[in-house]
Amino acid sequence: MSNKSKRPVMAYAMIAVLVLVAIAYVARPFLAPKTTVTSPAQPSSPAPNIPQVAVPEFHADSAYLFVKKQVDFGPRVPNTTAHKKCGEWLVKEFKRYGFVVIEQKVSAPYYKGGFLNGVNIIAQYKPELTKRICIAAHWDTRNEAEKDTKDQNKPIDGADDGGSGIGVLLELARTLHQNPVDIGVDLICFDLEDNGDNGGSNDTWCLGSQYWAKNLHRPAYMPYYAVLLDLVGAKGAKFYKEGISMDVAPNLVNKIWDMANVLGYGEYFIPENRGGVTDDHLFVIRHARIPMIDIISLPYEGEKMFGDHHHTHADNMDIIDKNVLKAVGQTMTELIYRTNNGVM
Ligand code: 1BN
Ligand code: ZN
Repeated sequence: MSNKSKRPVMAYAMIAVLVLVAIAYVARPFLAPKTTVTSPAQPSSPAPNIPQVAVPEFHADSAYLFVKKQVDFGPRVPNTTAHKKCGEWLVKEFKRYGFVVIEQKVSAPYYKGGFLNGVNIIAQYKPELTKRICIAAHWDTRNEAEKDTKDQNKPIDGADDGGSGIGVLLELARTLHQNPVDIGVDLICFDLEDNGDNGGSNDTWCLGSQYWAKNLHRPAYMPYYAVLLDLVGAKGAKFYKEGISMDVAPNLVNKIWDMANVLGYGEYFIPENRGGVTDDHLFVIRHARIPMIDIISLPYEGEKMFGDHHHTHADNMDIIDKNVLKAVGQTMTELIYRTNNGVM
């Protein structure tokens, strides 16, 4: 074949190659393999000083079902059958995911008289390891709806207040079971948090965490990080930097809010300071000297700071927003897997 007849063939070949390259470029996002790397989201150009770490996906659908399952037991009010049955189920679930569970019984005086009987459920992932992260939430629910306009003396479902934090913990347990790490993780379900005296003494609240902080499940327990989750599932949630958390562990708070914002959850994690609130972390700090921070939705300031549904019958499954569970759960997943990789 002469050079003359070769030229058009080569030109066609080059055009074909160029067309194929162009198609491959356009189709790139659809051809990319499915990955579990979520850190940080859409890393087209990685943020400076934020090393890439493979982090599993937090499944909000699953967390939602864990919230629903709790609500289906009925209000988890201490001294009731629903409370007992839900506690047994929680223990079984954590064991199913390979956790070593301690059931710490608590009986504490109720401010209206008598005693509240409960159990702190301490689910330990790899209890033999020294470097540990502690993530806690309360699992009991309130026996009255004092902020509602009707049925004030009936217990609330506590889908958000009680259910949401525990839903996130259970999904974290499932995630750890499927994606092992080389650090310890303690998922602590505090009991007897939510039946205190509204407008009365702070010490009537958080009875389970008060007991745990004075009777640690292991001597001199001091996790690398300690985080409390409360009211982490409702529509319109806003997480500000809570005052007590900023006093005891500002670096951890700032890291978590920075991370959440890099992940694309800036709608929920607002990098602004708010005042301190009475919650389980206060007693953990006071009695165990563990610098625990609180991720708690405080959408407003003043009397309604916890949101319109707080301690009303509107705190039911209808208030739960999977996007909020996802934002909190994925941020906690990020915390665990980045700590495991030594980049937190
Ligand atoms: C948070 C959610 N709390 C109760 N439900 C803690 C609290 C304690 C809130 C005392 C107000 C007063
Ligand atoms: Zn409450």
